[in-house]
Amino acid sequence: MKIERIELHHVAMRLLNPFQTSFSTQQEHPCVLVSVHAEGATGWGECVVGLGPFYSSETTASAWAILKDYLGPMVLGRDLSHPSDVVFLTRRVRGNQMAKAGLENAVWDLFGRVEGRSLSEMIGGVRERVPVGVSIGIQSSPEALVKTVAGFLEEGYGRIKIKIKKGLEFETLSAVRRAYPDVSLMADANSDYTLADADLLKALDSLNLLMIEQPLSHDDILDHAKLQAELKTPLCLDESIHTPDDARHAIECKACRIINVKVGRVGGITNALRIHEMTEMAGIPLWCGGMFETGVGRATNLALASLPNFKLPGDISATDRYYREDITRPFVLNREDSTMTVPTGPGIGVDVDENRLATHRVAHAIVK
Ligand code: OSB
Ligand code: MG
Repeated sequence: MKIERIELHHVAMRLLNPFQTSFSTQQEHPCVLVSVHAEGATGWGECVVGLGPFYSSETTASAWAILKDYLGPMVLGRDLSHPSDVVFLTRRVRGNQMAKAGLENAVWDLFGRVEGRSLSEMIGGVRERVPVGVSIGIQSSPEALVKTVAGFLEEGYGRIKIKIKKGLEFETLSAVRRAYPDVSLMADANSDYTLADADLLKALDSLNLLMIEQPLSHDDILDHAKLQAELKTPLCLDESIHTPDDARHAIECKACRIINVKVGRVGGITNALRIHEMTEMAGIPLWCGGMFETGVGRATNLALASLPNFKLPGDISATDRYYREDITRPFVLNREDSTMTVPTGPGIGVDVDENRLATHRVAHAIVK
């Protein structure tokens, strides 16, 4: 399939409520949507860069420049036989995983639309519905947090993830545990700790957490292995895993018992599939992380989470949780079992509403 045109759309989506983590407070989800065009069809991919270089080193501006000046031109006009050809064509570009994923995922969607197959089917998905949970930002007090948790449980979410910050972790999590002794509960530290804080994290072993996500440095694997050896609670790596090799290193040195896959962070669907294969063999379960995606990214995540080794609930909450109005049709929670339904239409299975895209778009470019 010859790629005839590639377009970039910088979209700024206002969040309904500010979201606070140990590294930032954000009121807006900026992202770069990539559209690729061939044979009368259009494929969409979401590049999930954040507001600034805080979660990862990439930003909207860096992804825009890398896509426009390097990745886009490497793929434009090329005749592809499979979406993973994008990985081969762009192999000279180091890093910039989110920018790469935005482009490669758009090509997967394009192939799915032209061939009339859903993304889930193309990659070997086995589930029609995937279990999901909600990620809750840092709240003003333990009381406020328990109230927020109550609201989400009421809505039907069956797994609760709480963002934690050094020094406040026990107070925060034990308040939720006391209020809800049986709820499926986990914590995400976004790299706020060092090995010297091991005792603070060991104290959490009494709270029956599903896992602690990324307690140590965003680029560490070895120290996580040392920490995991001292903890009963499973560790899960998020920020540290950018490539299939990172996942292999983490497995080999027992740095975690669970891995969070964000398709943007690992550079696209092809790399996510490699990580899926390797972790399945190693007996390390996966779950799908979230980056406040619009419907384009969410639909991609739902397809990914339909793979067999995505065994734990993903951070794929319903559209109305972050946005008043999405740029695709809304995604809703199946309240009775805390799942979301995997789209079955061609490609990612949802269409971008051009009018709404225009409302939220702040810049547009055509790759030359
Ligand atoms: O660490 O998982 C994270 C959002 C932005 C950056 C990092 C993370 C998150 C979330 C939100 O936890 C997940 C979501 O609901 O999209
Ligand atoms: Mg995380």
